[in-house]
Amino acid sequence: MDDFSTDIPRQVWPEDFAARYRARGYWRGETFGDVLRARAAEHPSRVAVTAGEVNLSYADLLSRAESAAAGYLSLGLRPGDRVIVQLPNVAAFLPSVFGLFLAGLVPVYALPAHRRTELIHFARRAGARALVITERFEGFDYTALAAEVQAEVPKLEHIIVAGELGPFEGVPAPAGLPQVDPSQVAFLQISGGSTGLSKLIPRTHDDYIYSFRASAEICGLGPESVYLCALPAAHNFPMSSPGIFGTLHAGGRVVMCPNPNPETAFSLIARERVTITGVVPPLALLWMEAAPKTRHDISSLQVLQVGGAKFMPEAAARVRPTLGCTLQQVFGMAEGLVNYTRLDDPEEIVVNTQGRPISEDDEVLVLDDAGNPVPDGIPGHLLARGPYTIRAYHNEPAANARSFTPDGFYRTGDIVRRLPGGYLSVQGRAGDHINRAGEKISAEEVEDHLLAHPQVYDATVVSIPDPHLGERICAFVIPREPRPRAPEIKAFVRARGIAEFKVPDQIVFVPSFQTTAVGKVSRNVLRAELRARYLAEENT
Ligand code: OOB
Repeated sequence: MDDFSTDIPRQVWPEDFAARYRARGYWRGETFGDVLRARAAEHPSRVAVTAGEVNLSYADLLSRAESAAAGYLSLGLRPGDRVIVQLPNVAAFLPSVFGLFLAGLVPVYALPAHRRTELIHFARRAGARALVITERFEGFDYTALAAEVQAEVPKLEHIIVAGELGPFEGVPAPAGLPQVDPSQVAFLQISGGSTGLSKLIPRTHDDYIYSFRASAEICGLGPESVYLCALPAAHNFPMSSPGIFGTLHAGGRVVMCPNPNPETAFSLIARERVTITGVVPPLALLWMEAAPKTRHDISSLQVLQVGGAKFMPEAAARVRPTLGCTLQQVFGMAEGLVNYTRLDDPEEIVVNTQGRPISEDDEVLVLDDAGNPVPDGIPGHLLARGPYTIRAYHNEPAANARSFTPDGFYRTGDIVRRLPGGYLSVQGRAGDHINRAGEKISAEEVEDHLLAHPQVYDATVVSIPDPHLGERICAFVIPREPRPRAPEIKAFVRARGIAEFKVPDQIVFVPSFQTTAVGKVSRNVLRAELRARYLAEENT
């Protein structure tokens, strides 16, 4: 099967919207390359990135990115070509990615946890010609993984192994680099994927730069800010809310954290005098457990952002007393819309809501099942449209028809209540993904892997509330005889080459899926029934 796409990704807003977003100063016709060049010209010697013992100044970062750009182009890659980037939180991340931007190439952000099956899917769907990796990280050999992927996707011509400070170290800066159009797609982000495999999210220079510039302002970032990148840098949250790009835009310093466990993160906060960082709720809980006992001085931390999954009010209320900093809740999505509680909001709002949108031009609808607006305070489906929310996924006509209204609103799949002042409180999800510690996992995708096992007759995957993870993955399996054992099924799924976070946490064998619904049962109904029955039994 050769479904390798050669289409250059596009993202198009209707002309009247684009004109308005420009007129209001959101879209400024700047590219990622322009942002880096401007900062490097303003303060070349200021440190931009710290990773371990490495400190890269803004001038260093620009020159490393230029070397990378020259190297990419020397391979014959051409502007518009897609390049998968699978890098952990290391110094090479930013030079590698800025190098792609300078060369007009389009990064496709994979997570370090992604494995063969996911990378093959991204490579084909994006039509990627190259893959940038680091040789090893935390004992895992990324070169072996890359070779497996390349064997399946021969059109992925180049595996580029970045050195400590990026790929093509020492290659002279090119005499000229391609002109890059700020209204074009800068990169492809990976969606959590509520149905089936991850979709690719095309974000333009104009729209994304607006989102992190405005985020940096909301979060009060400036030259003195030090941002700890604790979550995987490829995630939208640490990348742009305000994350690494927002910090660089503000002229601050990014500290790469290789692992978000409290010991590593706290020692970096203390050593680098970190002022702000972002984590998912399960990590916030761990950090709050560890803080009273730590030997590290984390008093420099002014703001802890928590997002990616619902942060419960009881936990939210403990952030200031235990960590001594301001909590900011962040409710965002790689497709666009990001909400923040503001730093000067009353405690009541910060603890109980997931914030309000970045922009006055973020249009938010909260609708009932029939598509009619619900009054404030009543839960409904959240839809969004605005200057940094996409209008379409890349090469997904069927998903686009489902996920966007004819007038361009994105159906987020979240159930929210809108409160006075436009604040949102997230109530849950309409769809069937599992939010496991902030990683979004499609039930359908995991079911497909289970069904590939010869001793699995049928399988249904649901989310179960979990005290540590927020939600865990529970698979209900109807086995064939001889009945397989749970560890064997997990090992089988893992061996299919998927991220570890998608392997079911729990397998429950059932003789059949008895349901009360008559006739042809949709998977959604079945999942809801199995989840309800499991929870009822757990509580008896
Ligand atoms: C962030 O982005 P994604 O694309 O990994 O996931 C988006 C989904 C949302 O639709 C929502 O279901 C959930 O993650 N979510 C939250 C949340 N933040 C995200 N649910 C409840 N409370 C929150 N605070 O996760 C993301 C992107 C940018 C900034 C922050 C998070």
